Amino acid sequence: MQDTGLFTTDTTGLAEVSGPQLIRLADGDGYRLSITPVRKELGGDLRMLAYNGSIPGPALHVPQGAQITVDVRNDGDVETTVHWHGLRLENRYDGVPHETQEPIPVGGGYTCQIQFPDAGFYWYHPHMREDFAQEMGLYGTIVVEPTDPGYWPAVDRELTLTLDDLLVEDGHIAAFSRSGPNFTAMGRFGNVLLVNGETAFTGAAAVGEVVRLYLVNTANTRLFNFALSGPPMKLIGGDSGRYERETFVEEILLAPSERAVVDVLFEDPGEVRLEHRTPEQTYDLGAFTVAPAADGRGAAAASFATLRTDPQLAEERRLIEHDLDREPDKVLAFVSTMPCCTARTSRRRRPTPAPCTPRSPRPSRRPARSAACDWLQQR
Ligand SMILES: [Cu+2]
Repeated sequence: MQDTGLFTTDTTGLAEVSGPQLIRLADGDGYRLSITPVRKELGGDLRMLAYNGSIPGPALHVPQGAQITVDVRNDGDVETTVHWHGLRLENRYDGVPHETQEPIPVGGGYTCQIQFPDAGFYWYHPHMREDFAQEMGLYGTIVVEPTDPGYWPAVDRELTLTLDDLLVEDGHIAAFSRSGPNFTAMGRFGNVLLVNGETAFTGAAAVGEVVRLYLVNTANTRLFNFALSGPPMKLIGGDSGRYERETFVEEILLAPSERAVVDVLFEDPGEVRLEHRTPEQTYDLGAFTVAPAADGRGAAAASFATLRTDPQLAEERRLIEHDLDREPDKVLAFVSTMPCCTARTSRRRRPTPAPCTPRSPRPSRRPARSAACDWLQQR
């Protein structure tokens, strides 16, 4: 057969993809994570990649302070590493290819020690050819359950939702080049939107129930503006655990890789749509079906209206408050030039000064244009 230079889209002999399993791990446990090609029926017979046969991969739940050993086995289509996004762990296990570990070749394996010192919501994905391998389905979630039982508000149950998109053309995922990224940097926009790997999420809830949603944007490029049609949402945490102040929100804007932790009180029976809202259009992502409940509101619903403040974070912010208004000790400027864009970086096209102008309305003694700004303008 003629070599096209593209990754194969052949599905012959591949196992059907499954849905993610919830895996509870304890301190000292070992876990095996295998990467294999799978097939998925979605506008065609698609060849994808999966951790342990599912897209998304297993949803790991671990107690705060635990350490586990993960044996990664790579039987996928490309060499890989596993990056544990957001976790504070030993650098050598964080999946940085060629710097802290060698790539895991196809047919090879790697053993890593993963630590979970902080409560919150994290995820894992490849740090090699993310444009291809992550788009193909290599992503999974991690919930680190807090030691302090009062860390999060009361809730009836929890649910993890991955938000993603996929470019499907002529019954295949639009092919990627084997030799290197053939779409901009980390990836591309898709034409199919996915929640937990499916085009139409279906979930069940009951009136009076409070459900915690752990949301992560696993798309390579697309921002998601997540919303629900009706019930109130309380934003309680993000990339680094809980927020200093909880807030009620109408929508949650998530950049690629970003996470949000939000509690939802289902107040009325019927359908609650999951939506991705843009200025031009609202995309439907699926729905919860909310059943009437005979026994009324529980303890979680009773405390839902309360907006809590984290005293520890409030104190930490107070301690650095004086730094916000003072002159910086040093001004550093970083300039990055992409090979593709060198020709356009002429003296006539100077970097836009907009980011150098303070956007905060608070009074500041800083000059409107910093030394870094001036330096950039001279390039
Ligand atoms: Cu990451």
